[in-house]
Amino acid sequence: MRKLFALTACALPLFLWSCGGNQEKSQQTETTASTESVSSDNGSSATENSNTVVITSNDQMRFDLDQIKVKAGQQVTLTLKNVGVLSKEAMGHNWVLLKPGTDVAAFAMEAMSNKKNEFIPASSGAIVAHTKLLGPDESDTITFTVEKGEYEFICSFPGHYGIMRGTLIAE
Ligand SMILES: [Cu+2]
Repeated sequence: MRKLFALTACALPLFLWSCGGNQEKSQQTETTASTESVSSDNGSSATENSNTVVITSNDQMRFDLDQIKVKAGQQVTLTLKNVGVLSKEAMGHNWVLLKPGTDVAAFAMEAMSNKKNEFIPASSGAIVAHTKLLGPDESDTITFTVEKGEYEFICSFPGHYGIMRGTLIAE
């Protein structure tokens, strides 16, 4: 008789707990659809000849432009926007403009070993202009002026320059 009572006493709290659990479960889950629109300016891959440039970088390790045309001898205002969500440590991006004739692979190697300077090798004479290294949802605007010519640009974050690169044409 004593044994039976003990069992019941044990089972009671369990029963109550499971009841509470079921009530919790019956709560409605909110399913709010995100109304945030996805940027659609990934369609173009080249700019018109304009000295105000906006370029984006993303988690797929891409710039949205692979060719930029500007007017030579006039100040260029360039904004890099990182539209990705991955951390700066995992998927940081910058925009580095290199002098014509630069060995891009050699530069990228040098950049890779400059982690403390956010992959900008200070001693390198190859850089014309660069943004800072950006984390998710960050942007940076820089100004520079270039002479007529074709310049390569890259992201110097380790491993990115292979696909994160393009040409800036100054005419
Ligand atoms: Cu990058």
